[in-house]
Amino acid sequence: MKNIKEVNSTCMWCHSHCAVTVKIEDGILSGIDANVNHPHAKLFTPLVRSCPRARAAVQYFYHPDRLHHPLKRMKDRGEGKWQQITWEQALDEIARSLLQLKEKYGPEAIANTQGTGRTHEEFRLRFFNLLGSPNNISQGMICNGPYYMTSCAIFGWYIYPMITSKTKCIFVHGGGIPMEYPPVWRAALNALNKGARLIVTDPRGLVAANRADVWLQLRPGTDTALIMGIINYIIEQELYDKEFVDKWCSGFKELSERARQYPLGKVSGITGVPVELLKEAAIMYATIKPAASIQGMGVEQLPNCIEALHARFALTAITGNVDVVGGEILQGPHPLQKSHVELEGVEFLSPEQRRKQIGADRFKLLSLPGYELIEPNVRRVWGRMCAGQTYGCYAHGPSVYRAMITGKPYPVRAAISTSSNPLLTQANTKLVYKALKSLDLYVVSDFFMTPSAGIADYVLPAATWLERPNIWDGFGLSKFISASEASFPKVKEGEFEHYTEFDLWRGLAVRMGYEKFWPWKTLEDVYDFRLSPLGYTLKEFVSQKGGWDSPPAEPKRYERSGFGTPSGKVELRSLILEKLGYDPLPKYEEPPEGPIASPNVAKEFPLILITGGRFNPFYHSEHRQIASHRKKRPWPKMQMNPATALELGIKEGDWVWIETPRGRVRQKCEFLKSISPRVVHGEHGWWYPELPGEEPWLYGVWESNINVCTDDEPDACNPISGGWPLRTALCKVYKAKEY
Ligand SMILES: Nc1nc2c(c(=O)[nH]1)N[C@H]1C(S)=C(S)[C@@H](COP(=O)(O)OP(=O)(O)OC[C@H]3O[C@@H](n4cnc5c(=O)[nH]c(N)nc54)[C@H](O)[C@@H]3O)O[C@H]1N2
Ligand SMILES: Nc1nc2c(c(=O)[nH]1)N[C@H]1C(S)=C(S)[C@@H](COP(=O)(O)OP(=O)(O)OC[C@H]3O[C@@H](n4cnc5c(=O)[nH]c(N)nc54)[C@H](O)[C@@H]3O)O[C@H]1N2
Ligand code: SF4
Ligand SMILES: [Mo]
Repeated sequence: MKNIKEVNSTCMWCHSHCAVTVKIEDGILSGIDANVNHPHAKLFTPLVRSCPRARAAVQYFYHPDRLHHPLKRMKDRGEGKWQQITWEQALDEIARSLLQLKEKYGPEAIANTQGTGRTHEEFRLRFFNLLGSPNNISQGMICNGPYYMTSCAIFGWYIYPMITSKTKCIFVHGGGIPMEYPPVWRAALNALNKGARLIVTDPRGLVAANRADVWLQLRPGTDTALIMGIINYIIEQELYDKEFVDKWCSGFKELSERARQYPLGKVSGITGVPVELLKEAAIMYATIKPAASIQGMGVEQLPNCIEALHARFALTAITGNVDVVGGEILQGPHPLQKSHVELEGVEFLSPEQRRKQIGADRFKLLSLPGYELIEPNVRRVWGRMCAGQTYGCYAHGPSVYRAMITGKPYPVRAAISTSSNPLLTQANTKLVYKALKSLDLYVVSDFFMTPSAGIADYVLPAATWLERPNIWDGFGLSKFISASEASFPKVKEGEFEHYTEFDLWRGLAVRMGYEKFWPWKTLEDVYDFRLSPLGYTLKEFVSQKGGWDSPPAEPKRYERSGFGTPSGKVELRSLILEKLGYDPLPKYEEPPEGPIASPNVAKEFPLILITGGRFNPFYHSEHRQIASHRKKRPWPKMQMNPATALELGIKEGDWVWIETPRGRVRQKCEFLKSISPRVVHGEHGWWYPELPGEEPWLYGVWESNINVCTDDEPDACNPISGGWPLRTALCKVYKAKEY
């Protein structure tokens, strides 16, 4: 008889965070299925059952390339020669080296990189706050962080679309959604099937655009102008919600004046969208309610991103779609649990060390200056800061990489990457490579060798979500808690030595003299602590409550508490932005690298490159070693309009070079009739685990990795957030030899 165990858990392989049941037969993972007893089983079950990543779970978990033991570099960095060592030795040596660097250069010389946030970022932050280094680099600066901090500045919490059967209109701003956020798309489809209207802004026409009542195919990077034009038209036509604006918004007059600079004729000239379509979208959105907006990376990764988000939030507010069921809501936190925010320990970072955060003197919204201004306002109303530092308080990555190379404003000599693959996912790979190679110490924790791990001194084998307990509460932005125990034991001595990020950071902290700040010995202890106000341990919460708690939402809570902003109102004119020294109102700026702002560059590079549109089965740079996935998707595909390809003598399926002023990479051409003829799209995250790991190959990092082409010059970044532009580069495309 087989011993079959089933453990309910939350899948962390993508941001859908499905409720799953992990099946284990005689101690071996045999599959992942939907948790059919979960309160949201109806939503998750079809997702899990059609998910290529869930279906490949066994292949992934037991993949022969998975890292099982700590590795130490034997020869020069990047030579691909590794020696297996024990965790004891790895942690001892890394801790010793960090202490020496701290002594010599100060703690700020030690940086870290965060990826998309799929592990326990709170312990990394706690470690660095205690150490005294404010230099946390994060993909959050271009992913969700801009949305999060702009929303907190304007609404005093993270606003979120609550798409229900009541939703009558949906506005998707630069988001692909069916694949990227399948649960949101399923909810949207339900509403659309009941007659809701759909507006989409996107230079490519994919599933959402094809389904749209109004598709606004704008020139990449022009979203602020488009939204301000819509705002102006709505105000002119008096279609805005006067009652909500009078009672709950500040700065309406100033917003109206600013919006007047964006008449639809002018906006049409900037964006390339016909005036009639802009009018139709404006009338539809302002008159069909409740309306929910969905935000995508098409907007967050623009040089003008904060301004576009500011305008889009103002649009939500003046149409009265704030905190209404079927529109957009401010959920607030779970009222009892201690969230990860309380573990991050920002309070440990001294004022002197805070001032050293690289890039924070220039890019203030998503770094300590913005955080310190926003945090007390949010806390006043909600009891704590939204998602904490994990989603909104970083050093400026491009400036930190430059500091590694130049020693300015001061030396940065070490970095630790957990759950992040900067050589693939950070803009301007050549510069990132040079920076990481120049370090005295570079440590990577991952499940597999990656190009970034390939140039590290130590590579540490990480535990997947299957091997660790978890509390999932939507990054602390939501009211629910979903808790689970580990499906597998953490470490199998001598066989699998996968450490959780908690073990890693605590292991280093203890060796470096910070033990008293880490009173919990295991991750289970931490979760017991987090659940203690509810009166449960993790074990009890899982066995007695099914691991789930979701207090009812309270729409319009602002009527009794006000908004968590300086004025207690929705700040259309942002006092936070003003205090930080920025324009308090949204303003359109041309992308610095674009046909209008840099016509000379455009002569040689006439096309606009957008990058990173998501595709299954891959998740960013992950899963390239999974055979069944690669069978379906062996090569990267770039998309271009067939008319443009014809002009350039390119056939579908040809290998082509995509070249920008930074460099060139090869991808295979796919025709897409619905992409604007002057725009091309390059896939991101591509490397080839089957190629040699040693340099110069480094698993093919230079072959098809689109970030070789993207820009991270601080002058090209968003002036408020520092976000680097991933969707507005100029490029040329030409035929390459067969690969
Ligand atoms: N050009 C371009 N670049 C982009 C984007 C784009 O659209 N265009 N998108 C950006 C966005 S939105 C994001 S979020 C980033 C993503 O950037 P990253 O987060 O860096 O990318 P991933 O490939 O998802 O993950 C990096 C590594 O983390 C490992 N990993 C996963 N889970 C864990 C864990 O629990 N512990 C440990 N130790 N390791 C783990 C994976 O194996 C993988 O090697 O990329 C950004 N880069
Ligand atoms: N399968 C899979 N799913 C994923 C991921 C993955 O790697 N793989 N990554 C996850 C992560 S971390 C994230 S952040 C999300 C991102 O999910 P989304 O936000 O939906 O991001 P994308 O698909 O990158 O981009 C959305 C759309 O923006 C459009 N766009 C490009 N430039 C512009 C512009 O200037 N303006 C406008 N309005 N639109 C523009 C693109 O054409 C694209 O269709 O997906 C998540 N889901
Ligand atoms: S990888 Fe699949 S099962 Fe896991 S959260 Fe994403 S969609 Fe759900
Ligand atoms: Mo992301």
